[in-house]
Amino acid sequence: MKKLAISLILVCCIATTAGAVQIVETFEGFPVGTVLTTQIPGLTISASTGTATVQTASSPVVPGEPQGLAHLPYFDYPDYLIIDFSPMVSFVGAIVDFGQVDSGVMLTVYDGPGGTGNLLGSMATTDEVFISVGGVTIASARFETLGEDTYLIDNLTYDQDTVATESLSWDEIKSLFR
Ligand SMILES: [Ca+2]
Ligand SMILES: [Ca+2]
Repeated sequence: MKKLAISLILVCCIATTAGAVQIVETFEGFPVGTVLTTQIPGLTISASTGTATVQTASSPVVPGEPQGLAHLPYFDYPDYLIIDFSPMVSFVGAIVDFGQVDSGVMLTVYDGPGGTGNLLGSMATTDEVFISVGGVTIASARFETLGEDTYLIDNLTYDQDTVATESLSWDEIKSLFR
């Protein structure tokens, strides 16, 4: 009986060892001009006005991988690019690839879909760098210009929790106690 209790605890521990897998979307797999909505599993992409469209950076941050996601048309405000995550994620980041730098670009994450609910964190940049927010339970992420920047986001990075599918047989569990 005691062994059974210990074994059950062990099974619980094994089940919770599932981790998060980091996914990086480079946008290289879509033809230029593609309007992204639900093509990427787990993501719903939208824009407050206009469209979220795959474009090519003239001077890309990632050599050889110039395609990123832009809000088109530029200068149509608010220029929110909104990404909903289902299931929710605990980390979101992207490279900001500027065409024109003005006041910078900000990433804000929320616990509700479509940029609703509680604001969980934000990060802004005026440099072509990777910005991210993590450590919270994120339902949506919003990118926006803080001025009149033109930009693409590239290497959109997020984590996706994995559920452990591996389980041990009773004999395997018993063998752990030998
Ligand atoms: Ca650039
Ligand atoms: Ca790219």
